[in-house]
Amino acid sequence: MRALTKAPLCALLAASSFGCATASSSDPDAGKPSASGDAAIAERADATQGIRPDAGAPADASPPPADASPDCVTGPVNLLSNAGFDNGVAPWVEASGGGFALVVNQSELNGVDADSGEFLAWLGGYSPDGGDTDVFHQDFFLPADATPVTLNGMVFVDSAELFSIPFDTLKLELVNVASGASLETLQSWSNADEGTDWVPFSATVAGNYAGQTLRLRLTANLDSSNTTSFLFDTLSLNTTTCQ
Ligand SMILES: [Ca+2]
Ligand SMILES: [Ca+2]
Repeated sequence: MRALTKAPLCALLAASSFGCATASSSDPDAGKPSASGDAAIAERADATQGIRPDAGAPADASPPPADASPDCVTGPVNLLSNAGFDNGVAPWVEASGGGFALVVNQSELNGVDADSGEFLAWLGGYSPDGGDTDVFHQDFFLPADATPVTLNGMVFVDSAELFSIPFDTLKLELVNVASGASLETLQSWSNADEGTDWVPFSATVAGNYAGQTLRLRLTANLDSSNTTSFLFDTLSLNTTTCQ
């Protein structure tokens, strides 16, 4: 087993009151075997490391076919921007409980390359004392005649957990921008989905939200030990639309 591991926050705040406390009897991980013997294949040492834009990356959107009808410009159209994370961070919004950048260069992951370009989204990868949450989202407009809507992408789950019990989880949701309420969960993962390479995933939006601005939100919940990394790249939120 291996594990992608970001440097613990205490290493970054050595002089602060944040210590690298071991799990207490009240911790959800108490009693789990230690993963200290695992060979970490990556370590992020600087949570403030900047992200370089990759101006050379190809555009994510596919051009419309040449045989579109006179009344329609048919898709598929990628509704997301910077869907491969190779053009900086925006319009993605990062909020890491551990204080980490969530769009990273592949050089920060020892032995793992991005699926496309050089950059990817990395949620988790650290074991906060008491657990923590990383949230990552982008808002997009869904045209009135857009149907169906399918999210495709690549995911790589790497974990130091030793059992197929979902201690660390990631939820991919559609959210109402105005209220913040979850509209539907498109897919979810946990440490039990650990793999050794990128794997494709696909989820079709069930509800009809045509004409609305929606939020695609990824939320990683980490417990206090045996970290899990959730890597994403090369996303596309495809639909067919007439304009
Ligand atoms: Ca990429
Ligand atoms: Ca864990």
